Order: sequence, then structure tokens, then C-alpha cells
Amino acid sequence: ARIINEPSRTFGEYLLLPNLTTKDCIVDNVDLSTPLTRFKKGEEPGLKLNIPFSSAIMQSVSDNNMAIALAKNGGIAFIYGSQTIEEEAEMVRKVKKYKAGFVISDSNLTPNHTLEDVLALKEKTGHSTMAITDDGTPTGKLLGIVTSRDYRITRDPLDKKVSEFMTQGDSLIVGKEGITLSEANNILWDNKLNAVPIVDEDFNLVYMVFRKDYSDDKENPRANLDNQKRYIVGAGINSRDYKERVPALVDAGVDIVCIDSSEGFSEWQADTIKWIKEEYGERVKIGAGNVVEPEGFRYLADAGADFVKIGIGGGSICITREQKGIGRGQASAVLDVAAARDEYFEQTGIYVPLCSDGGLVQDYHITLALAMGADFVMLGRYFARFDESPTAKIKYGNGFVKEYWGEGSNRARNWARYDLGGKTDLQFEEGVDSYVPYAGKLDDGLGTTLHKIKSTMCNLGSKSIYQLQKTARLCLVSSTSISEGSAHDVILKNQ
Ligand code: MZP
Repeated sequence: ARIINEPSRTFGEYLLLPNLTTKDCIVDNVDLSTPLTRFKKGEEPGLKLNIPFSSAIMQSVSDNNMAIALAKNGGIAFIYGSQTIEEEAEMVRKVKKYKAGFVISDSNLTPNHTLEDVLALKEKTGHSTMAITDDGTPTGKLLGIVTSRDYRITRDPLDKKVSEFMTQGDSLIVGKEGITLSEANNILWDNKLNAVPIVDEDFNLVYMVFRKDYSDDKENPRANLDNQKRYIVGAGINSRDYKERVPALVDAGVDIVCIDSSEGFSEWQADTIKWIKEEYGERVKIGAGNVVEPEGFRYLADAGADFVKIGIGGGSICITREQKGIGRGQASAVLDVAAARDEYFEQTGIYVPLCSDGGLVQDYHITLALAMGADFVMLGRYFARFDESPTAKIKYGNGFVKEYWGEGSNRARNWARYDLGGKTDLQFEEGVDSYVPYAGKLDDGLGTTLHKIKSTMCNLGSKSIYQLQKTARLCLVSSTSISEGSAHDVILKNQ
């Protein structure tokens, strides 16, 4: 065996050193856009992200709701592949068909405004559709929809137009108030309906939601939209059924696929990439991984991967290192692979973006991963905590938690992720089933994290991720100096 004597390290063992902050280096001037797919020197990448965030390819993290919420914020979700081809394609389709109406924030409009106020605002802004939610976000409670047609939001069950519409039979009654915009859209989509009346418990009409004209394309500057002005979405695939899965996902409109595997330095992955590139050329983008060292990176880059994902065994729900003894501290893996990526760029003129996947605990770990050479990160635990993740929110002690389980757990049984040929079943667990503290709405939590990253970048004198990667200075910390970093030698109040 060959021994690498340098111990492998993780993010908590490093700190960033400030650089000169110039006066123009303010939070508003920090640009977090980043490449998602490979590009030649001097050219633009085929796909970019507006923020360096992707959500993990996991049942407990990335479904169509998460994908819409994250795309709206400028990131991308990779919908989990451990479901049937039809189910996964349907989730992709829902994201691609979802063209949100303009969502009015409560500072513009509240339930106390009259219908005339709403119509006047609609006239003023020129939007054909408006969704009004109680907090102005797509996941807030839906208070009503205003469309350009005369079928409009109504709180009056006797509204003639709505009654007429309902007699056409093109409707489904939902006996639930307080539905969210995404839920309403799912009901429309699932039932192939053009409208749903939302009724209260006594079946009085509260409001109608329409699909027709539900399509104002008012561009949100942060949203990640592709050429057709629809939200971008990724999807997980495996190296077994890709010849059936990829065509179904492409048909559903997927923007990029990613081979979901705990260990990506394999001929299975090269074959998968090769097949996709032969079949679709540059039309279908594909990420591959995971790797933790330069040889694995180079193998996948040579095979044609559009991005390469880094990380083995560092995920919060992962027990691969205990079960198999395979893995590497995430900081060392990112540093080493990033050096190989830069060398590859020097030699070939091709830049292959890197994704640091798993094990990001503190928000600042994201900044560290980017400074160390990652172009974007992938997070499971982080996103599982929000309302938009697909899992149950449960009362736990005095607060709430959400469920979060690994793809290698008995609950997910995603054997294809650990597949090495042979039996098509999970032979032993590499992941756990757990809870994570509930963290509210994605928009709020992500907003705070983005602000922290941008502020840190200002301290480092960087207005872009590229500049951060080039100029950041990091130092190793001793275990004694780590304890200096949190509150110490004081008696904390409210404990
Ligand atoms: P984290 O953000 O929760 O720390 O880690 C998420 C990552 O862990 C995923 O993107 C994936 O690479 C990895 N993962 C998912 N399931 C398992 C498992 O069951 C796992 N072992 O390691």
C-alpha cells in the first residue's frame, strides 16, 4: 500500500484571514454567480447558477417543491433518483411547467385591500397573473389568485363567473383553507385541471386557483431560469437504468443530470457519461462523482463529466467511513481535487466545475469550500430543515424537527447508489435515519446564509467567487485555538 502521511482535514480545522477590504467591496456588490458545467477557456459555461447552492440527491431533500424554491433563489435542486423513472420524470415536469404568477408581498398588498386595489396594482404592473400569499413568498398561505381573465379571485361564493366556471366540470373541490401556492399548483397539475375552487370546511368557496394564464414570467433577478425562462432543475441518475431513465428525464425537460453514487471512480460512471454524450452530445449535461482525490477527478473529467462532485463519508447521515473505512476529510479532498482541476485547465484549456458535497455544518464552511476551490456546494441536512423539504415536521420536546434520512439507510434502500454490479439490493446500511431541527422557510434561512457568505467575502476583499478562490488565505487552527473561537470565560445569560 502507498501511505499518504499528510492527515486528512476538514473545514473546522481552518480559518480565513482577512484581506484588504476596499470601499467598493460591499455586500450589494458581491456576485455569487458560478459555473455549473464545463467550458473552454474564454467561453461561457452552458449552465450557470446565480448562487453556489445545490440540494442533495435525496428522498428527504429534493422533490419538485424544493426544486422550485431553490431555483427561485438562484440555485438548483437535483431531484432524487431513488424512485421510479415515471415518478422522477413527473417531478421534473412539474418544475418545468411551473411558471409562477407574480407573488405580491404583503407590503404591497394585504388581505385588507379591496379587489379594486388588486386590479389597479395588476393594471399598473402589467402582470397577467398575480398570486397573493400572506407573506409574499410562494410558500406562504395562498390568499388568492388574480388572473388577466375575468375569472378572478373571489371571496364571494355567489360570484357569477365562478359559478359558471364550476358548472363546466373542469374543477376539483379542495376542502382545505390555507393551502400554499405550490400545493395548489400541484393539485392543478396532478389532476390535469385548469382551475380548482378552494373551499372552507362548510364548502363555501374561499377562492379559485387557475392554471390558465398562471404564467406571468416576471423575471426575478435572483431566479435561475434557463433559455425558455423556466426554472432550471437537475435530476439524479444511476449507472444501471440510465438508458431508460435519462430519455424520460430529458423528455420531461431536465436541464442537467448527475450520477448519484457514493463512490464515482468507476468504469460504470465512464460508461454512463459516454452513452449520454454519444446519444445527446452537448444537449444533455451530466455531473459525476463522488471522488476525493486527483486520479478520480481526472478519470471523470477525461470521460466528459460536466462537473465533478467531491466527498466520501462526510455527510451528516453517512456511516460509510465506519462501515467500509473509505473516505477523506472534506477540506483535504476539496483542496487536492481543486489543484488537479486547475492543472487540468492549464493542460487542456477546459474548466471543470467542482461541487463540494456533504459535511457542511456551519455557514462559514460553505465560504471555506468555495475559497478552497469548489465552484458550488451540495447540501442535504441544511435543506432538509426547511418547510420546502418533502419530509414530515414533527413536534419534539419544546420545538419542532424534520425527518432526514440517508440514501444508504434501510429507509431509502437506494442500492443503486452503492451498486458495484451483482445483486440489486442494499446489502448493508451506509446511512442513518434521523431528525434535524426545523428551520422555517427556505427563503429566510438561505437569505441569512447568503448574507453571511457575502459579508465574509467583503472581509476578504472578494467580490466574486473567482476572486475568492484566487486571493483567499487560510490557516490551520490548533484545537486550543478552536475553543477560543466560541464564547468563553463568561457566564452566558438565558442558559
Ligand atoms: P449533508 O449535507 O447532510 O452533510 O450530506 C449530504 C450528502 O451526503 C449527500 O449529498 C450525499 O452525497 C451523501 N449521502 C446521502 N445519503 C448518504 C448515506 O446514506 C450519504 N450514507 O452519505
